[in-house]
Formats: sequence, structure tokens, C-alpha cells
Amino acid sequence: MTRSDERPDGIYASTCWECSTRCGSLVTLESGHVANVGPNPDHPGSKGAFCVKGIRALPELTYSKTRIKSPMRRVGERGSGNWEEISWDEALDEIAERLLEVRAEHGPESLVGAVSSAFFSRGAMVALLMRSLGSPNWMMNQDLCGGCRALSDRIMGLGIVGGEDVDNTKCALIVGRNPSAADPVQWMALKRAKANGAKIIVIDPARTPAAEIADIWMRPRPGTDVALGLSLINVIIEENLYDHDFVGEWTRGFEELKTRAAEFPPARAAELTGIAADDIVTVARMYADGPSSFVSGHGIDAFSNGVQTFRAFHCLVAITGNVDRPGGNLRVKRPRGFRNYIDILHDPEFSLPQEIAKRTLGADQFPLWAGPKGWQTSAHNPTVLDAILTGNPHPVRAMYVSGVNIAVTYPDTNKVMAALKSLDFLVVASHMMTPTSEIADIVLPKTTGLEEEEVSLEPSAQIVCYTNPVIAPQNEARSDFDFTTDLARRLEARGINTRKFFPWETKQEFNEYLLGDEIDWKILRKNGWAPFDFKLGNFEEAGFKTPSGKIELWSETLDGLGIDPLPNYVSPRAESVDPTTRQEYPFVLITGAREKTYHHSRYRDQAWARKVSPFPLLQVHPETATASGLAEGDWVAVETPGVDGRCKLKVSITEETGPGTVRTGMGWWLPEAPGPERGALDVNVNVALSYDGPWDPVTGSADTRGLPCRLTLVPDAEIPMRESA
Ligand SMILES: Nc1nc2c(c(=O)[nH]1)N[C@H]1C(S)=C(S)[C@@H](COP(=O)(O)OP(=O)(O)OC[C@H]3O[C@@H](n4cnc5c(=O)[nH]c(N)nc54)[C@H](O)[C@@H]3O)O[C@H]1N2
Ligand SMILES: Nc1nc2c(c(=O)[nH]1)N[C@H]1C(S)=C(S)[C@@H](COP(=O)(O)OP(=O)(O)OC[C@H]3O[C@@H](n4cnc5c(=O)[nH]c(N)nc54)[C@H](O)[C@@H]3O)O[C@H]1N2
Ligand code: SF4
Ligand SMILES: [Mo]
Repeated sequence: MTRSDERPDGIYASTCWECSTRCGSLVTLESGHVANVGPNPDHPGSKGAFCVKGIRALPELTYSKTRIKSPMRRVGERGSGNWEEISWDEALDEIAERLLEVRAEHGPESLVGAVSSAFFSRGAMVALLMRSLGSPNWMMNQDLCGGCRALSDRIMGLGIVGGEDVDNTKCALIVGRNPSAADPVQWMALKRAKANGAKIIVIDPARTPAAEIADIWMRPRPGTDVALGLSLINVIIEENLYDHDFVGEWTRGFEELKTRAAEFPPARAAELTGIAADDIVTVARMYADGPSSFVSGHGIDAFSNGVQTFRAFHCLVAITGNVDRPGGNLRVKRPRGFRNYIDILHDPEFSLPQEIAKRTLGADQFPLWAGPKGWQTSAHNPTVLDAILTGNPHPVRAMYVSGVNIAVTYPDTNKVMAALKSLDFLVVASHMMTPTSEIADIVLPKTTGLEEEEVSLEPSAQIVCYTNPVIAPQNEARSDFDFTTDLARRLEARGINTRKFFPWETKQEFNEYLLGDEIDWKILRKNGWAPFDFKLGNFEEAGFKTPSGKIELWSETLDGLGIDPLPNYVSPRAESVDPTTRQEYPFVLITGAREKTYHHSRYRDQAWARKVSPFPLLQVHPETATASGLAEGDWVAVETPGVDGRCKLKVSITEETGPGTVRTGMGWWLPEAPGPERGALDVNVNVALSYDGPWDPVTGSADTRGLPCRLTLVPDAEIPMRESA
């Protein structure tokens, strides 16, 4: 079948959108079919780096026989797996009717959205849909991802997230980041920097490939990094190695920070972190002799002291003047007139009245997260889940989910499943059936990154990237922009004023609105990226968005909320539980180690990926294995205190993890297992984690690592999966 929007054969420059690395790609079209996806060596951001997910998983997903072909309506019991295909008209009319029914019965705030974040157009679409229905409530997964670093950065006024200038650095300080698995662009840049003589320092409880190439690798006890960050500051101030001019001109609160850091001399930090005091001094000197780039990751984010941990390292970047200078951490720039999705969410034109916005679930407790001026204005997820299950502070009865697999990727899977199952109405947009879509009432088929146009800023290269829709959507798939706008029009026909929130007619019009007036569409489309003018170190002009207009080492914003205005140390969960619990749960658990073959919960249905990585593994140090009588290939159940669920994982004995610390990935489920859970209560580590706090006081993030845990051998009959013949 030919479609009117089919493109001529050829090679198209695009951007891979399977993950936020956004590698420049070249897509080869033969007979209207994507024959190849590969790196674009001329791309100034990725410089030819690429990964197997872009090459293999994306085309396989796009052409998969098991991809959701058309909108579907549940038939029979929720979760029974029986569906009927329906038309888009039927699906969207039914969604409009059902959302309005719930709204009429329980009020606008009983509707909630769920999406990964406002980094993709789908995030803005979900949030705007909720707003047009009068609900301020939408959930994102950033409390579990980059929320702590983003808020530390925002509170301090830095604006450097994503701007690591590794290529020009003399010293890369890599903290809680595993670039070889998570980010091939950064990994290649680090190897180039190393070859050019840059020093590499790695802070990670695991001996990652980055640790293997490091000049110094330090293994802290999980969750203790803030003590290390403050101690590095202490040494740098004591030895007078900080940047006096930068501190004097652009920062506020240096004396207060100095006093706080003085509480963390290397000897004390050594005790708290398990790192040798001498190493701390060596690293401080190495880092101070910059330009140095702080390369951070998820390993120090998404936990109950994530913001203060990042604040310590962000203060380190600031006092050494590594802000917006070559080889340091660059501030994010943008072309003239460019708007990102987060700008849209804060634009008064697209906002709900303050008194409604203030009622976002969780805004009272976490105003910098969920309040009207919060980072992305999204709700606090655990508060939403509680509202669904208890009706407090008000009922939440319908959910619109797009581009997130919350039944696998949120902690406490049993609770998430119970909440989803209890809803009056659940819509899920996805490519494949997942444990989340299995319990939906309506499922919508979503376009992939080969079928949908996206534009975005790439902060580390200071360019705008373009994802080229090289093929027409397969079957009935549509983009979030398309079907959400279509739904908004149907709500409008039913008397809801959605125009304010959805003024654009086409995705292209929307993208042009985002781009502003500096970027040339033609160049962007032809090359897959476009440059723009920017200046480094333009602090006078760009300013720092804080109460004082300076980088706030001591934060007025936090002080005003009764939160410690200086980075502070809090014992990680595994070390703060009472002695009896510690005895019962003697190991420390790290979750989230990335695998090259998977993107979170994606591609678990792709045979090549399962062949490369067939099992959910638990890394156990040889000493720990011997002491606990565990052998390679044993299956163990992992449990953490106060949670019902247990996750089964296969033991991999390795020195990659340290003694007593066990480390696993995330995102496992089994498309071939019985529904609706499809293994999400069996092999998914989130079944063994709590989402109920303690929470980071700023972001509301729960702990996904540094947790006390215990291991029990799984009897043979209960092993969830076997080596396939
Ligand atoms: N292939 C692949 N790539 C991905 C993803 C994927 O799913 N698959 N996901 C993408 C996304 S959304 C994200 S957020 C990133 C995440 O990727 P990264 O930012 O690299 O984060 P993680 O792999 O979770 O953890 C990085 C390192 O932190 C270490 N770590 C754990 N606890 C601590 C601690 O307390 N202190 C310190 N210093 N280190 C600790 C871990 O051992 C690990 O080596 O990857 C992105 N890239
Ligand atoms: N225990 C623990 N939990 C974690 C983590 C951890 O380290 N440990 N990591 C956390 C992190 S960093 C993250 S980012 C989250 C990831 O959590 P999720 O975002 O839930 O992870 P994905 O598996 O990428 O789910 C995306 C889903 O949306 C679909 N999808 C992909 N692209 C699109 C699109 O463009 N539109 C639509 N409509 N659908 C799309 C996919 O098919 C897939 O079903 O998990 C978090 N959860
Ligand atoms: S790292 Fe892989 S999945 Fe991510 S954008 Fe690059 S090619 Fe795509
Ligand atoms: Mo993430």
C-alpha cells in the first residue's frame, strides 16, 4: 500500500530518539522500507557514536508483528487480555465521553496523566490535556530519574545539566555514572579525553568500564557521596585552590559553605564513605587543577538525599569556576525565540488559575516539584497513588498514560498495580502491550522515532536536533500530538474549552512554534541538526535565576522552605535502619544498572536482545557469595524492609560490585509470561521496593539504591525462567 506521505528512497539525516542521548543518525530508505539505521559521523553532538538500540531495536520495534496495530477496547474483565480493534473515531469519542463522565462525578482533579517527562512532545501533550480538563495533575518518572540533579541545578541558578564539555576537559570527575552502558556519546568523548591526556576520576561502588580506564577509582558506600563532595570542597578551600574571582563575583554564601565543609575533613569523610582520606586529597587537587568537568549520573540521583548530594557537587563546580568555560560544565544555551516543552508548561497562556495549580497533588509538601512554579509542574507520584487507593485528599478515578510503563518502572509494583486496577477508566498509549497497557480500558497505538517528527535542544553540543519522520506510520499508529489534539477537539465539541491549550493545528505548526526565529527549518531538516550562535561565560547578560541573581551556594529558596540551605549529610537507608532490621537485611542493594540491550522496560520482546541478555541478574561479590553459600547461576529472591513483594534474580558472581553490596538492573518483565502482570511481580526489582518514603524533601524522590536487603534462595520449582534450548 502506498501512502501519500511516502518519501523517495535515499539516506535521511535524523536524530535517534530512543534515549535522551539523541545521537545523530542516518536512515536508509529502500523501496519505502527502512533498510538501515546508523550513526551520522558529521553530527557535531554525537560525532559518529551510536548504539545497538538505535541500529537494531528501533527498526525492529517499528516493523514488529506484535506492535499494537490499531486502537483497542477491552472486552470482558480488566486484565483478561481480551481486546477488540476499534477505529480512532470510536476510541477518541469513547475516551472523551468516559473522561467527562468521571469529571462530572468526581470533579476535574480526579483525572490524572502519566508520562515520562516534559522532555518529549508527549509530555506537554499529556499535561495540556489534563489542564484543558481542569486538572493540574500529571505524573512523570523524573523523581526516579534526573529530578534531584535538575532541582539542585535550578535552585542554585547554574543551568548546567547536560552541558559536560568532556572533549575539552583536563579532568573528568565521573560520579554515579556508567557511560559505557548509558551514553555512547559521552563514553567515546571520555575515551578521547583520556587519549588526549585528561585525568579520569570515577566515584562508583561498582567497578564499571569507566573505572577500568580511570586514573583514580573510588568506591564509596552507596548513598554517602555528599560527604565526599563536601570533603573535596573542604580540601580545595583549605589549600586555597578555589577560583577567588569567580566566587567573589558570581556566587553567594561562600563563607557559609566553607563552615559547613569544615565539618567534613578527609578523615571524617573517609569514615562516612569508606574511601581513603589520602585519595580524597589527591582527587581534590586533581579536580582543582582544571578545567574540570563534573560528569554525573543516576547513581547519585533518585534517592532520599539526592538534591543535597548534587548540591555538594554543584557547589564544587561553582567554587572552582568550572561554570560555562571550555572543558568545564557549560550552561544550556538556546536559539533566539526557542521554547522548550517546560517553557510551555510555565507560560501563563497555557496555565490553569493559580488556586487550581496550587492544588496539584503533592504541591503542599514539595512546592519546588509540584507547585505552580515547580520544575515541570508535575504531581508527586506516591501522593497520587495514595489518592487513587484512599480517595484522600480527593478521589482520583481516571488516568491517561502515554510513553511510560509505570507498572514496571515505578517502585512498589503491587501497589501500583492495585491502584491502576482500581481506576474507573484507564487509557494507555504505547507501541507494544506492556503490564501497564494490559490493564487499560482503551489502548492507543503510538508512532516510533522513525515515523514522528521531533525537535529538541542538545545542551552538550549547543545545537538543535531534528528527528525526521522518514516513513509513514505503520498500520493505524499516530503521534501523541495528533491523537491528543484530536481528543481535545472532541472535548471541545462537548463543551470544554480546549483551544487555549491546543491552539496548533498540525505537529509541524507546533514544532515551528517551538523553534523560534533563529533556526532555519531547511538546514535542520536536511542535516538533522542546526547550529545557533552562543557565547560562553555571558553571566552579566544571561544572569542566574535565583533570589540574589548569583549562584547560590547557600540557598535562599531552600531556607525559605525550612530546608537546610547548605548541602548536608544524611545516612543512607541501609545505614540508618535499626540494628535488628540491619541484621535481617544485611546486604546493600543498588538497582538501575543499565544494559546495552535494553532501554528500561523496552525491547524485552526482541529475540536478539534476550539472547544477549537473557536473565535479570544480581551481581554478588565473590566474598559475599562464599559467606552466604551462593553459587553462580543460583536464583535468589531479593526483599527490602516493609515491602510485600520479592523479586527473583539470577546470581552473577563478580568483583564489579563490592563486598556486601548487591547490584541489579531494572525494567525486567516477560512478554511471554501470563498477563496482565507478565512477570512484573516476579522478575521486576520494583516489586521489592517501596515508594512510600523516606522522600527527598525537595523532589519527593524515594530510594532506589542504598537500600538494606536480604536474599533467599529460590527453590527449583519457583525459578521463573530457564535457559532456552
Ligand atoms: N542502554 C541503556 N542506556 C540508558 C538507559 C537504559 O535503560 N539503557 N536509560 C537512560 C536513562 S533514562 C538514564 S536516567 C541513564 C542512567 O544511566 P546512569 O546515569 O549511568 O545511571 P545508572 O546506570 O543507574 O548508575 C550509574 C552508576 O552509579 C552507580 N551508583 C549506584 N549507587 C551509587 C552511589 O550511591 N554513589 C555513586 N557514586 N554511584 C552509585 C552504579 O553502580 C552505576 O555504575 O541511562 C540512560 N541510558
Ligand atoms: N528501581 C528502579 N526503578 C527505576 C529506575 C531505576 O534505576 N531503578 N530508573 C528510573 C528511570 S531513570 C527512568 S527514566 C524510568 C523509565 O521508566 P519508563 O519511561 O516507564 O520506561 P520505558 O521502559 O522506557 O517505558 C516507556 C514506555 O513507553 C513506550 N514509548 C516509548 N516511546 C514512546 C513515545 O514516544 N510515545 C508513547 N506514547 N510511548 C512511548 C514504550 O513502548 C514503553 O512501553 O524508570 C525509573 N525506574
Ligand atoms: S544512545 Fe543509542 S538509543 Fe540513545 S540516542 Fe544514541 S543510538 Fe539512540
Ligand atoms: Mo532516566
